[in-house]
Amino acid sequence: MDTILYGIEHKVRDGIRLTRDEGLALFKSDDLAWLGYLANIARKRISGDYVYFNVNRHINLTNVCEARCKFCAFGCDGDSAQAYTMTKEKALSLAKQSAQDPDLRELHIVSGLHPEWPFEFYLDVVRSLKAELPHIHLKAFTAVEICYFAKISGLTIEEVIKALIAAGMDSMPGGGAEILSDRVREQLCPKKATASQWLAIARTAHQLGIKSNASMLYGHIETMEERIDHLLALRDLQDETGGFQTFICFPFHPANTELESKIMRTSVWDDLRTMAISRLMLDNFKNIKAYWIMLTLPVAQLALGFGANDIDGTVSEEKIVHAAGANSSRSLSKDTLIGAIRQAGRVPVERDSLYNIIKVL
Ligand code: V47
Repeated sequence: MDTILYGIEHKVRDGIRLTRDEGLALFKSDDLAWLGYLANIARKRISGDYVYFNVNRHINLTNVCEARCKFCAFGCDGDSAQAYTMTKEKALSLAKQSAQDPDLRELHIVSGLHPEWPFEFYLDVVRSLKAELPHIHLKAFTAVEICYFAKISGLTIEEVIKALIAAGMDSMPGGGAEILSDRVREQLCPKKATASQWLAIARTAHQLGIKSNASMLYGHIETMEERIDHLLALRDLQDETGGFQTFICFPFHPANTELESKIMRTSVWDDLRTMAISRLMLDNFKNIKAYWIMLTLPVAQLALGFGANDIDGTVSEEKIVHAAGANSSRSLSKDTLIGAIRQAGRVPVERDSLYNIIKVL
């Protein structure tokens, strides 16, 4: 074994932080089993044997989007045949329908950047959902949407977040981070929040007491250096605020996107090593999520042996990655998730959106 890899193994066993060069050396390693072995050591020390899931529903208010990122198959123009917009009443009725399940605890709300809707519309939706379903946690709006709300309303980021908190937003999802590199963003998503804006918005949310998630969209045009720098930017911010709850790896799904003819779907090999290396670099994140919707359930199950300790939720009606060819189900029952976690030799734990334990199963 190379000296650098030997040193990494010792550092992981001793719980010592890895450097950028060590992260890059991990991406050069072809020993997937060894990466899993190391990630397992870190996962066990940081978060034990519990694997978390929740009962949640996704609501995507619209797919009409001004940003039109090259990696996205969900967003479209307003005059496209696939375009849809939801009224406040429709969002409420979907939420109430799902809330008939007494286990439902979270609404996950992520949408396109609609060119005509005012910020007041989003506030009204959040206010109404909170008034009708006060016991449901609203995990709503990525940093990219918050940035857009500031642009369309003329408010500062802080004012936007404060207004959303007053309306009933409880936490923020981790999307929109993609790769925190100006080079990548200029090529793939030049019309939305920059890397520094994404980080600044997460920082402001954390300072205002709002927890948020972080993510990385990988397997497109990014380099391994950019993946590591992305993880380090998140690790630095987490050192500063402690406000990230979980980190999610999103493998790029190329179908129906502008990149479809140029880029292949990531390999399971890459999915597992990226999960493991994320766990190893993000030593200050308690939770690393294997989002079964994007990975498929069998790969999410395997990812539990590569550093993950969270499998997301039951997810009703996923739309974003299914538009890009995901072949997972759009929703899974609680029992299926529990069974999958048990098969992987771990302890299933139903959680709320802030990672409080509801039940150890
Ligand atoms: O920001 C878009 C990604 C994200 C594609 O915080 C794609 O718990 C793969 O925010 N292939 C939105 N990924 C989803 C999101 C989310 C989902 C689940 C849990 C949480 C959480 C957050 O989906 C986007 C983008 O990074 N995405 N298109 C694609 N073709």
